Amino acid sequence: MSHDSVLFERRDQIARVTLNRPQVLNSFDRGMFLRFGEVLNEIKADRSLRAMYLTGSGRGFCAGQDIAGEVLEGDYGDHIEKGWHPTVRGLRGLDVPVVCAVNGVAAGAGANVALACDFVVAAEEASFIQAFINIGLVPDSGGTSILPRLVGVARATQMLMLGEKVAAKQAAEWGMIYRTVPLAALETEAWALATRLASMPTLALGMTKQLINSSFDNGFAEQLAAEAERQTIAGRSQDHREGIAAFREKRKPKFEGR
Ligand code: T3D
Repeated sequence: MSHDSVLFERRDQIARVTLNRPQVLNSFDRGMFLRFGEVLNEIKADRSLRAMYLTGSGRGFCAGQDIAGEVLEGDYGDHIEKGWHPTVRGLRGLDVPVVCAVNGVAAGAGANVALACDFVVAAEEASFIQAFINIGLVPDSGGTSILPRLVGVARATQMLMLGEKVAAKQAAEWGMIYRTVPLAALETEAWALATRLASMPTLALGMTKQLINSSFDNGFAEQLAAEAERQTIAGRSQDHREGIAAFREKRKPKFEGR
């Protein structure tokens, strides 16, 4: 496994992760899945981290599965269960918020990796393409679940069935992503968002994310119960005490993430 295929560093309580196979637009091969999984496990285990920042090196964000290198033999369902599912589940399962800085094209499962993050800030020059159909495959990595919820069935069908590229600005107008910025400002803006999130009540952010996740499966009554359960925990947190104290003292709160 090449450790260089996914770069990972800790900076200011933020996990900075870079997909790093630029010669193939950061498409994933077997070694990269293993390395990405390893990085996610490290982030999950490190309680000092309060946000994750994900980007790609070179001119693309991620072109999904590497379809040029390794020969994909055998059962594709099995491949995606071992490769893409832990990748997108791992991102959704992190308790820290994930900011995805999409620096260029995000294609196939690469587009759905971006959509599995909590905030997508994309360069105006970037684009999203559900490229599966163009090679005779069906969408995977959660694309058929999350995309219709984000943009509606008609637009999702357009992307998933026609396999056409959607420009980042269009994606933002459709509500598929958080916002766009010029490429030159991408790192500064997306990092500023990660920094802001890292100063917020991390415990409550993590539980908010869990509630968004469970809303995919729960009915209204179950979701109300899940909210009440998390609110009990949030209500006992140090950050809640600090939020109330700051409000009463008319000052800015200083959250510690617990
Ligand atoms: O078993 C399983 O696991 C199945 C699971 C599948 C999940 C999937 O993700 S399926 C979808 C796989 N991805 C694609 O089909 C996307 C293929 N790529 C493209 O359609 C285009 O490259 C892009 C639209 C993403 C970008 O187009 P463009 O014109 O900007 O760049 P390019 O010239 O096509 O690509 C640049 C280089 O990256 C090029 O290599 P070269 O000629 O410079 O040596 C190209 O071959 C390489 N590249 C792009 N995508 C992939 C790739 N190499 C390997 N795998 C790729 N997915």
